[in-house]
Amino acid sequence: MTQTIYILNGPNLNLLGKRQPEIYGRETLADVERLCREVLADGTDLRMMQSNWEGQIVDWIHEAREAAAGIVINPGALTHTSVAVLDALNAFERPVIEVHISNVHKRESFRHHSYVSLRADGVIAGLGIEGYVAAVRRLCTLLG
Ligand code: CA2
Repeated sequence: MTQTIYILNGPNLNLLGKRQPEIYGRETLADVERLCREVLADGTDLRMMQSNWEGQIVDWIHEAREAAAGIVINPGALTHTSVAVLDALNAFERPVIEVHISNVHKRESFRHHSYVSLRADGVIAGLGIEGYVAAVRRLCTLLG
């Protein structure tokens, strides 16, 4: 049976590769999906999703309870604000890896706190889009 990894992206990440390349690089979410597919283990698939709406991210996490073997999440700015995303992740019983393209600890102090890190099994920041690839590799290892 195929195990599916959900890759969830929060607000403004649809602009990846289109604005602020000095912070977020030149690759798009489509590039991220292509690179992540290259490292998928046999019997594993992924779904790449992005929304600017907090409730949509929460709904996808709920859906993942039945449909996903693990979650990679870049919550965008919801990282620093959303107890709702944290609560939804706390109801998800499989591995969660939090990814940030930029090194949030080198940026403004409001980016230093993450609600999602209270739940995440791993946290990656500052590796650019390679962070997503590392997260997918890690989930494939954990899923065995
Ligand atoms: O470094 C990351 O991946 C962030 O999660 C990105 C969020 C930011 O609020 C977090 O503090 C760190 C912002 C996503 C906005 O993405 C854009 C991409 C390209 C152009 C403009 C925005």
